[in-house]
Amino acid sequence: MNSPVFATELSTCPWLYADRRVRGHAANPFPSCLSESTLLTQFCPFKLKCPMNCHRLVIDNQHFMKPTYITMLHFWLILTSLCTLQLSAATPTAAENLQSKSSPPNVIIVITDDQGYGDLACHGNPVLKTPNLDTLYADSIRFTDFHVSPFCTPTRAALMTGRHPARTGAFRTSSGRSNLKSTEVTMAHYFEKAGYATGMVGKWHLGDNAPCRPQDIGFQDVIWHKGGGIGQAPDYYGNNQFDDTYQRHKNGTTAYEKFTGYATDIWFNEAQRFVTENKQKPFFLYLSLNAPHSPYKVPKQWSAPYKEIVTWKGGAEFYGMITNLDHNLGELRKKLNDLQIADNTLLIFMTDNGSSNGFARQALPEESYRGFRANMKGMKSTVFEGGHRVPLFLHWPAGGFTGGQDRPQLTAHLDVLPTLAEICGLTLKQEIPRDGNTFLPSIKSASAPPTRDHYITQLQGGIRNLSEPKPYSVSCVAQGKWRLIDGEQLNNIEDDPMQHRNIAEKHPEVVAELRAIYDKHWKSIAPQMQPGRLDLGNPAENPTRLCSQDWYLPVGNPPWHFSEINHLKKITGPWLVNVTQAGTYKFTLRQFPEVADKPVIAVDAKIEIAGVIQEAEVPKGAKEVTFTIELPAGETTLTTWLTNKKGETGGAYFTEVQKL
Ligand SMILES: [Ca+2]
Repeated sequence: MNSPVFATELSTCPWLYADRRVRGHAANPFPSCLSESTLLTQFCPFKLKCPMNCHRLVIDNQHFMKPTYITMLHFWLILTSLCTLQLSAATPTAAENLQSKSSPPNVIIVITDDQGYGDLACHGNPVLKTPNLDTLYADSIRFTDFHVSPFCTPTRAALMTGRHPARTGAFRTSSGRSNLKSTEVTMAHYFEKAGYATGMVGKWHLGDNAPCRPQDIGFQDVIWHKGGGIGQAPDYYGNNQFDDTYQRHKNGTTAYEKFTGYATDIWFNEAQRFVTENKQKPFFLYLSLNAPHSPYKVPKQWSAPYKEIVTWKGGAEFYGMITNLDHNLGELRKKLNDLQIADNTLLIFMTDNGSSNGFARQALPEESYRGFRANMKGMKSTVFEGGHRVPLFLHWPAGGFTGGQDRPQLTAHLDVLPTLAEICGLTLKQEIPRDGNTFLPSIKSASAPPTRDHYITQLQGGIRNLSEPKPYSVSCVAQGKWRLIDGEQLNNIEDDPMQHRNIAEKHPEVVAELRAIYDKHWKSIAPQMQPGRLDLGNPAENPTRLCSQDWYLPVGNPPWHFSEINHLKKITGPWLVNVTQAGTYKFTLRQFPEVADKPVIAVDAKIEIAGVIQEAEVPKGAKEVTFTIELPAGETTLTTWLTNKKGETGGAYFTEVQKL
């Protein structure tokens, strides 16, 4: 793309706000018929730098350009003439296109992992190269006030169900709180019911066992890794993003499959395969990348261009992962064009939370490049703006979703399912209340009234799950320009985008109003904040291979990574399970997955389930310990203990349960 884009870091400029929303800002001089970024990226023939010295630079995605100054009068003349041109244009609107469209579009949701709002060149990052995302940006309708949850699982739960994560069972990233309840109905179900072919590729993170796996909840064609990142404990043992083994589910069959190559390349290859195989019928593809989540690994060709300038730990690899996925996105779009299905495919791009590694968090020389936050405070796992405001691009040529137009209305991940339902003719179950509203009116017009008044997000239990979920703890209520943090700190993000100043005492009436909104919300979600359960004896997954990631600890995280399991962390906890049918069950206890082929380092083993306790000695060199237990059907807990000769006890981090 050759159109100039603006690198924005500071917010103090009173008349150029490329990064700040057009909505309602008193100082914004732009006519409402055009968004500023549309003007500047689509039409403006000048290379500009703000005369108010806001440090904004014009770049062309290849190199920095020398800024050119123009007069305020000159600029106004350009704006006025462009506005007139836009008003007189005869191109059909999104609404007109939608009304004339009879066949529902294919839908592809591309969601990246831990890529923040500032981790895109088209949002002003002056170092990162994302030419294909920039092109999509220039082709799309873009929501500039779109919010998700501050970390992985809750965003995915809200996206899939249109419901607050706290209701769904999947509101944390581990500890038995990342599994969707079996009562939840997902986007995939609705698309499947509407006659779509449904595919899922990549990271799921809403449950690794039945009934929570993607193939259990409506995806027909699945290729995925387990856990919250490649190489985490539930994932296939030994995976490291290169030449990995992933689970494929297709035509009703589930099996692991070894691949050659880099993870992101494989996900996109599979995406290309899926769209090719299903080009004749409507399809829904959920392309959920593990990149650029840690561990920050990418072939050197992608990280090398950043090595000299992005000098914080893992930064060059983080940026390299993004440039690699950007390249793959371009290849996928070429494939859609080659298949002649791009016109009626709704391509959505979003990310799942704020940046995890897009800026320096350790000391660097003062003159170093320190990353780009898009003028927001916070990052992943925080409830400041940078933790949960992320990109949302929608591109659908046949529906008129084109042209690089910004939409300032407040929207959230909760709203995506209702919006897709309206666009694609999905029939949502009315008996399951949703927390999202369609934002189709906002897609149609930047001046349409917002369909969402406020948005509430919360990191239930806080970082590392140090407490039970409680009201206001690590929460944000967003309404207009206001942000109420933890029920106490009030920020006006229009005047103070970095959220430095707590003005709660100055505006007690605003605090009271936002607290009232929050209190009503908490009263609604708190009774539903129960975990999803994992099935034993479900014919869809027998045996069930459980991992300590899902131990339901009251507080604290269970071992979810081999950095803890390799040291045989002395901790155990219960799995919350549902015995789907009465009968005889075989339990196989291990400290590592079977394929690791490692001995159990313990002398005694113990198991408890449904009130039954059994114990056994562990023979020296044994690689597993087995128990056989008769179980009634119903909900219960399963706990294991492995005790070494020093008397230290931990759990069987990997326990296999088979209905005989
Ligand atoms: Ca994430």
